[in-house]
Amino acid sequence: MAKTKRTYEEQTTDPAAQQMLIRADELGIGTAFSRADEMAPCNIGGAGMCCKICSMGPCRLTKEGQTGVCGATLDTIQARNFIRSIAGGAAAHSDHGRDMAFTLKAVANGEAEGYIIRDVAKLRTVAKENGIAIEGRSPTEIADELADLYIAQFGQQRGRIVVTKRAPEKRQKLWEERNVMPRGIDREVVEALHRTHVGDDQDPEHILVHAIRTALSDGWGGSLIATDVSDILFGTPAPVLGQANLGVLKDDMVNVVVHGHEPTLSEMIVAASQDPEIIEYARQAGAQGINLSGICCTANEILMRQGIPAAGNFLHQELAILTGAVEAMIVDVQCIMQALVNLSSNFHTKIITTSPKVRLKGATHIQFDEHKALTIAKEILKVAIDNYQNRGQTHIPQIREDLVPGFSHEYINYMLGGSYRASFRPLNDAIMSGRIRGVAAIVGCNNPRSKQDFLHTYVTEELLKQDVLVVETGCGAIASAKVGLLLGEAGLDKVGPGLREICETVGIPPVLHMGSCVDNTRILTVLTQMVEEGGLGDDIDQVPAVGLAPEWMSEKALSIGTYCVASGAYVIFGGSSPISGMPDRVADSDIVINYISEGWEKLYGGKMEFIPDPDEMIQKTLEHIDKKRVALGLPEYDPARFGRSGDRRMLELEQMPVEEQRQALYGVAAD
Ligand code: NFS
Repeated sequence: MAKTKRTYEEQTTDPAAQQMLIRADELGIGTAFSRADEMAPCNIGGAGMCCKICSMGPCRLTKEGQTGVCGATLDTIQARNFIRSIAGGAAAHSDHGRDMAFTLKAVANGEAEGYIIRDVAKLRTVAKENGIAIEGRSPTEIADELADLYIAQFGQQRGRIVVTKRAPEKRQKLWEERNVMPRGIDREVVEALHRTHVGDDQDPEHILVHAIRTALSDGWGGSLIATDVSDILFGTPAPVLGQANLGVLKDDMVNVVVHGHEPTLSEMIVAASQDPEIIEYARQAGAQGINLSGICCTANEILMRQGIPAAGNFLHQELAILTGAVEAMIVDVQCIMQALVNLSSNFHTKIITTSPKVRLKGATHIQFDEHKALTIAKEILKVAIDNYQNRGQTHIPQIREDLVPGFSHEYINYMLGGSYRASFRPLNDAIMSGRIRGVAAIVGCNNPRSKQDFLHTYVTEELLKQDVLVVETGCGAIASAKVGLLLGEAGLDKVGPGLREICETVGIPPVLHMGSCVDNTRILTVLTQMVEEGGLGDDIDQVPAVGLAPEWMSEKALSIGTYCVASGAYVIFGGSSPISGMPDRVADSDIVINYISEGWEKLYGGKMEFIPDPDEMIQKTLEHIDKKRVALGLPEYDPARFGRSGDRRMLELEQMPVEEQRQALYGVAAD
């Protein structure tokens, strides 16, 4: 296939990114954007039609009636590839959750230097939900028992993962009936690998039953544990002012970028960067201090809790280094490009790996250990400061946007009802009245195969105009942040009349940033609490809500999508489908596609579809929301009924002559 070099405007909508791509070309340096242009994706593997599970192959099934050497059919191969991706994603999220639980255990036993239990209230709530006694016990005693319980969920062999009890009751029964209740986190991931070994499970539908179980062990297991423990140790997020994009890097400071996923190290780096000894060390090196920022979900973790700025999302990791202003990029796990090391050799930037699980050849490794966290964090920062003197020319795009993240489900509950009557009632009422048409969760990655941020922001903006409240996590949330949609007033002129009234009354932006990808569990919790509040049915599949991952690329995204389907949601992925097959050549290539959409909808009320066209994504989202509104007997969505109150109406009234104001307000003519 011929190489196609896209223009900078075709590669990204972000002007800061465009500036850095121009610089990359000037310096003759490749990035994921240019590599994507040069690397044509394999149309057989990309469509899920290649099996390389054993060495009789790899077998590529591209002709009608063809099977693999072992006789495997196309649908079996697609189902096997699909579940293996889900298992990879679930493993990554859940292993993150395991490490968080280990850290909680170490903190409870006084063995974790620098950490404290910041949110005792959440600790008590979570412990109680899990049947742990809290009365008369110290936070560390409770935390110790909770940590043991959570650690046990990973190696548990029988029964059910304890946090699945937080799903709506009807949903739990459905999982029991369908025999997909996850038993133990590691067990489900291992079984997914076992079932897909050569000569094992070869009924595609049967394989995909276990795909549901594996994904549930992530969403209602490992990820939920990760979110719980992060909140307990580092605080449950509440709104805070932050900034996003490459313009958060500073010319006169030591720039340290933390990149990856786990908050354990990044929170300690935040603490260490504020230590007077470290600030003084930076001053002695000739800098004004340390400027910390984040990339990917590590960015989201410290942005949500500490207001530490986000330098960008997934595709910004290379661009940050291209500014020449980054002294150190500290990485832990997941979504870290191997290209960083080669790229950084053109600059002075040090890539520092920290996880015992992740090394990059050519990078500096300073292994993190939660028992000596603060000491190690300071050591890492000193390496960055020592590197400041090696900095050459810098090119920092002066582009950044303010944002307000921090919408945990606890905060949403509080903001809607106030501290005395915290409740989801106002949200349910707004949906029931039609002021809010429905809810869309727009989440997931950047993918250099599509124009960076375009699908996220286009779909978000169009749904806001249709009075759909949008909640976001991960790199999608950073995309919205970069265009100012996560700021109260800034976004409101772009939203429908009913949604605008709600945002003005409650004082929220039209897009709520709920955290990292692991925190998609917060969205599950919100949906559960909406169901429990009443008026929107008795299970998640009845709520007028849709999940979208317009620019997805990682296996984690597939696991998230699958556990959302199993929870009852309609999930739309953009980009390409890993199970698309080649319908023009192989008639049966839509068996798996149909099973995960119509088949799963019959079984779980949720379905998964891959839709590359953003307008079709929007149309299908609205159709689904309206279908759910009809099923609930709610009034038809009609934007003309709203928009006659709130700030806009006050301004209109102010500009009227007094008699007209009286007429408008009280229906009374002037005397
Ligand atoms: Ni999610 Fe977060 Fe971003 Fe995608 Fe990677 S950072 S866990 S996987 S790329 S959204």
